[in-house]
Amino acid sequence: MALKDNLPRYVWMTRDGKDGDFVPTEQATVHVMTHALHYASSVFEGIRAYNTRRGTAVFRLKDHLRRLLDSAKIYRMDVPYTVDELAEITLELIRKNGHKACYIRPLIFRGFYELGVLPFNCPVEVAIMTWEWGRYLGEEAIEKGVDVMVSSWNRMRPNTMPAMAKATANYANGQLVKMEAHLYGFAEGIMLTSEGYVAEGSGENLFVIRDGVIYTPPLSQSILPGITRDSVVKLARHLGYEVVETAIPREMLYIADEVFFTGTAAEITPIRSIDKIPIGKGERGPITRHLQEEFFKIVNWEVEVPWEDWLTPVYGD
Ligand code: PPE
Repeated sequence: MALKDNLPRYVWMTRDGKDGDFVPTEQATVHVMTHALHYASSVFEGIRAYNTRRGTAVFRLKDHLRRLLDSAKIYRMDVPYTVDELAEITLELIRKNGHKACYIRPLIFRGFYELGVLPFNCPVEVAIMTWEWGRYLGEEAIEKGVDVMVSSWNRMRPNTMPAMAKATANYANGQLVKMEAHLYGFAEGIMLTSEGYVAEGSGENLFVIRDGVIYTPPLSQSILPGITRDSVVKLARHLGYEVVETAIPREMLYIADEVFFTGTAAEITPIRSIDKIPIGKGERGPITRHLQEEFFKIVNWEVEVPWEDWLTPVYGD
């Protein structure tokens, strides 16, 4: 169902840079002269709350909010809220909207005051939204894997737009990748760097497995420092796998035994073909499956999580 027809009751938002409040979703609007609408002056996050064995819990809430404030700092936005304050507001919003599981979208943007590239006179606004979001790359993706292509669009090169910031501006690039992939019949596009190494998907980080070793591009390859990426690296090492962060040439994708995407929305999604070349046996591979199983046990709180602060209960425990 479209989000438009399935709105949560409340959004939390500031107006004119003043203290934020919970407002009915239909009233959570902005002026058409909002700076961010004209110049992409906004940064955001995507976070998931899971309906776990121990009740609703948010996965790596403070890590996401820290990245949000990092993104804002890169863009010289002064945000009058701390990670802890935003975490409290987020939990309260989920409770008010009554979600068992949901996707959480904090957004910081330059608001309405005047137009022109220089943004400093526009208020910095903060908003938090929640909604229920199912499988990102299709219902069957998690088990069957997805067919993807290497995009004809590159990821922004270093020192053009900051890749480490989760800025909406980066998703102009992402949309070109995603639209192209979609129109060509693929679930997603993989972006290469301007040097031709593997960067990431339009909304996911990427891992490649060959001979039992797990490879993923380092931050120097213009990727978003994904929280799921970090979780999978830690989890894989914890399980005894060797994980190597290194530049990955395009052709390594084709000869890999397994390739998968990670992301808050995509979770761990296997890739079964790239540019119509089957990856391994053309289906989800055993290491991907193992990592998925262990990842889902963690986010569903079915096991004692070795990293204590990864799950924040929403309704008390
Ligand atoms: N790279 C990009 C470009 C990206 O957008 C995401 C998340 C990731 C990597 C993975 O990061 P993380 O979620 O911290 O593991 N993309 C978010 C937005 C997706 C959307 O369509 O909107 C997400 O997964 O929430």
